[in-house]
Amino acid sequence: MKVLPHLLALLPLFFAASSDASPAEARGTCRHPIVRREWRRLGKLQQLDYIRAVKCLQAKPPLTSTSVAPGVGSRYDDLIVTHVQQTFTVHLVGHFLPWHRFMMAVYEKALRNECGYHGAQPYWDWTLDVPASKFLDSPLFHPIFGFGGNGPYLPTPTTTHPDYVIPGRSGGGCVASGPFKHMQVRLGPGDDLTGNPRCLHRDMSPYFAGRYLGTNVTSLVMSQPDYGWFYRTLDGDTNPDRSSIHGGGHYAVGGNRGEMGDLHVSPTDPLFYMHHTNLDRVWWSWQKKNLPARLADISGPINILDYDNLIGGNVTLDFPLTLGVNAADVTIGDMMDIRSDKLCYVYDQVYT
Ligand SMILES: *[C@@H]1O[C@H](CO)[C@@H](O)[C@H](O)[C@H]1NC(C)=O
Ligand SMILES: *[C@@H]1O[C@H](CO)[C@@H](O)[C@H](O)[C@H]1NC(C)=O
Ligand SMILES: [Cu+2]
Repeated sequence: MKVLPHLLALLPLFFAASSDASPAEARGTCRHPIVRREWRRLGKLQQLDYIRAVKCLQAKPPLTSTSVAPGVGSRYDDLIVTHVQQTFTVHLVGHFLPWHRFMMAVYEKALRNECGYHGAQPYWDWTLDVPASKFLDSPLFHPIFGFGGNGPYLPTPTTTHPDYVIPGRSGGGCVASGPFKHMQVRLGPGDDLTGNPRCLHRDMSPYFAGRYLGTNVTSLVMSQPDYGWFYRTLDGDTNPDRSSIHGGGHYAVGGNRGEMGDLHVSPTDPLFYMHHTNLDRVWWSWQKKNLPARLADISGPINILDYDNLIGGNVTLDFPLTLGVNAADVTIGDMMDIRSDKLCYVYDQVYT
């Protein structure tokens, strides 16, 4: 009888520390932000409903004109097209994280508004799937309550990085199980938008996951003092061998032959959205460590890899972001607070 009141007293503290779902924190018209949860914390019916909604988007007609992208075949492909078109203007730049935050939110809205999905976009906390020995057993790769797993091993590591073999790559063929076993992939490889009908490929590397997706790397990213270094530490180097958590997720799933490892058409793999939503969660976790200062902290080059500002300057809050036909344009400033009117979501848990 003495223990119970103590436990009850601790309860609000626990929730305050582990969740930012309090509607009281919301501003403007965002009164009830939707709550993004880790995939394995969804119920089985929610998991199936999410997969259903993704397949629904893959069956809807595209908004993109075939004169722009002859290979476009579905509403799902619309975001792939815009990602391909902007590959060298939204990666390795300061607005990499705001642009992908925008992309995740627009995908989430499409699933909800066009395909009747009631939940929030889930995320993949890959720190739960390392060390390497655990990786292939991730619940994310489950054939029914997940996204399916690897492709069968193909020896020649061609396609996305012919010059660099991802160490530990173990697949390369068509995804052999799960809801995307028969997925019709059309766009790519690379920047080819003419349409190349094929299967979804995965070329998983547990070794790569073990090296980049553990809590040690995420902690290093989280410990950076300002946005510029935070972003660069999260993104790593262009050489896959000096990756960080961004490249880690891409190459651990895509290897050399999988779409996830393709700089242009990586959004082909539905796991792209699970991975990038977790990267967004890392950014929000970092912002939350010092609100409100970090709601305004943005920097990094406008131009690709121009960290020394030799070509142009840094991005600022009024810098414009576009997703083409998929949404009305926004600015970086619109993307800084996930609880704002234009975004209106929170995470069930953050990294500390
Ligand atoms: C994190 O741990 C992995 C696995 O032990 C290791 O390969 C990697 O080098 C570590 N990275 C950092 C930045 O500590
Ligand atoms: C651009 O941003 C970087 C950090 O990302 C910072 O070190 C540098 O001073 C900034 N450059 C200018 C001209 O403000
Ligand atoms: Cu991208």
